[in-house]
Amino acid sequence: MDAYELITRNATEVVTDEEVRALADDPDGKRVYVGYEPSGVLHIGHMLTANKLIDLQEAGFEVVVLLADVHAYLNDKGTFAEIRETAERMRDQFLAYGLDAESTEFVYGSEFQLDEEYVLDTHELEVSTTLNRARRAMAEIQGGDTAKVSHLVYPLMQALDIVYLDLDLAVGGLDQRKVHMLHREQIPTMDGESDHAYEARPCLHTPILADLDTGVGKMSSSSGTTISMEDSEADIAEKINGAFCPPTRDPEPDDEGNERENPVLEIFEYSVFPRFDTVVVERPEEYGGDLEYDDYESLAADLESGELHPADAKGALADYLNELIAPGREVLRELDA
Ligand code: NAL
Repeated sequence: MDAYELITRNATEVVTDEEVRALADDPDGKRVYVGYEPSGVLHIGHMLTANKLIDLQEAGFEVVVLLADVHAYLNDKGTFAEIRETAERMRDQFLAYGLDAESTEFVYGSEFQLDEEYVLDTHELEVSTTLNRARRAMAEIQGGDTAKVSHLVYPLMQALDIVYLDLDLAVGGLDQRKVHMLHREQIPTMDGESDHAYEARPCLHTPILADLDTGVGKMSSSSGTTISMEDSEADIAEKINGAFCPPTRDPEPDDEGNERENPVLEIFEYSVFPRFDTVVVERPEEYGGDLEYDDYESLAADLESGELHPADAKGALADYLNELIAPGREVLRELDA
């Protein structure tokens, strides 16, 4: 796989393709960032962006993981002390998941977001951005709760962080795209207080998994079923066994006309195949014996043709997810011992 393919595989969108191609021409030493609001445990959404970071490390990038403690505070996730404590746990889980320790830098937002020039730059963005624009940028991140003033400052600071961390590429789930668009439009208009370059950076967006139980809407860490580093092997098996998995990539809409996806196939595509060269589905001889897949397409095709039964696909998915999660689960066990 060449650098461009590695950088863009499984990406839902890149902004812009031309800019990302230019990075792919010479990826060595380029800096990519991803930011996370610290929470106690990594869930499968974090792992999905982490897979992209691992791709980028393989392509030669240096990775900056922003542990966005101030953002979590603005999003009402706890006291500052509580958030700092969970951030430490995140770091250890990311390394256990497979990020390369040598080329990963972890930065706390509070290390620079309280500096005078950063605060003044945030105020500059508050002056130049309409309330409406900031609210729209935040809508997909914050969900349905009543917006607070902090929720409007949040996307402005995120747009600014990309400048302050001197990044060449910003990565995030598709729910971050409106913040990234705000970044691209507003940053080049700034006078700015610092020595950083106030230039728009390219962005890459990873898919958002569908709700595991129904395939309708997005998987969420706060509602519905999610998979996390806290799950035991049995928890994972039970959750995946209960997942929505019709024998097709394109399920019919539900009775109310809502679009549905196949979350079992999505997890194979975005979480398993990027990390394993081959996927073996174990079956007893009387059911045809083991099946072996080198890529997602052939597994999906077998599910659609009936060659691969959904129950067997789920069993294999649970095993591979367990393998990905086991090291992080061990880290959590040691931290809590
Ligand atoms: C991601 C988040 C918060 C602040 C950031 C700053 C710079 C780059 C990425 C960042 C978290 C993200 C979320 N908004 O919804 O998880």
